[in-house]
Amino acid sequence: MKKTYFASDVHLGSDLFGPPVEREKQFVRWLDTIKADAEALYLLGDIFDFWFEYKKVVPRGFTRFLGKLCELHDQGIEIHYFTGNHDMWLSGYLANETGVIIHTQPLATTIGGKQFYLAHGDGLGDNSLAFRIMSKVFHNKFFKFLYSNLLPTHIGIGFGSAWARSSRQKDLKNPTPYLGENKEHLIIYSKKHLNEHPETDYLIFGHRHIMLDFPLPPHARILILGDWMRYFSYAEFNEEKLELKQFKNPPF
Ligand SMILES: [Mn+2]
Repeated sequence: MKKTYFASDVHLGSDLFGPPVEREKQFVRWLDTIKADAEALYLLGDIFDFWFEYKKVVPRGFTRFLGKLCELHDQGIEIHYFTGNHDMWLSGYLANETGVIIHTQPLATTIGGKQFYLAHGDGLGDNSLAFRIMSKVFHNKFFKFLYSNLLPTHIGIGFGSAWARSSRQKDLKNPTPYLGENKEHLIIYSKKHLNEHPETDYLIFGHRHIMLDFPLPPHARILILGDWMRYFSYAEFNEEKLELKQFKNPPF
């Protein structure tokens, strides 16, 4: 039976939980295990800890991962890549090189007869001033232009990596534990979304770095995917059931 897989928050390149290459290898091993029965793969954001595409230059590294993406794509697996808050600046390279379909906005789509709502999840349900300012700066075309064209590449990448490192310290090392139904932005947001789109069956998000499978009666569910820093978690949908799972590193 063909399956659809969902994963997020791999933060490739981050050394917060040991050598980055070890986690990259582990994620690639998982991609290797799913390629036998995957029809589609949804990467729901923050796959890279920091990523930026200049006109002629991309950050170095990640070759195993990029190669594996190409392999899966060439084999006919549809790969969807959602930008997160750590890898929002894409300008064609990743899509052209690996064949992934880039999404910069949430996506409502039908898979196996079920209605899915997919997003990285940053900012959804969060109306704080801090978020709005950050978001304006990072999505500002002029700022992106300055960054791409005026800053020397190594300084831009160095600055970006340093930013990712500083912003991840509190978020990634010790993610805020589950806050409860009434405080989790993504649950609040999902309830609102469900009111407006009652046909939705499954809402899947990344971003929070917690694993959560939350029912929204009568029929909907919210999944928060966890991450590949502490949980090595993903969701699997086989057209009958949707499950949140953890990759148990197999002997190689
Ligand atoms: Mn993240």
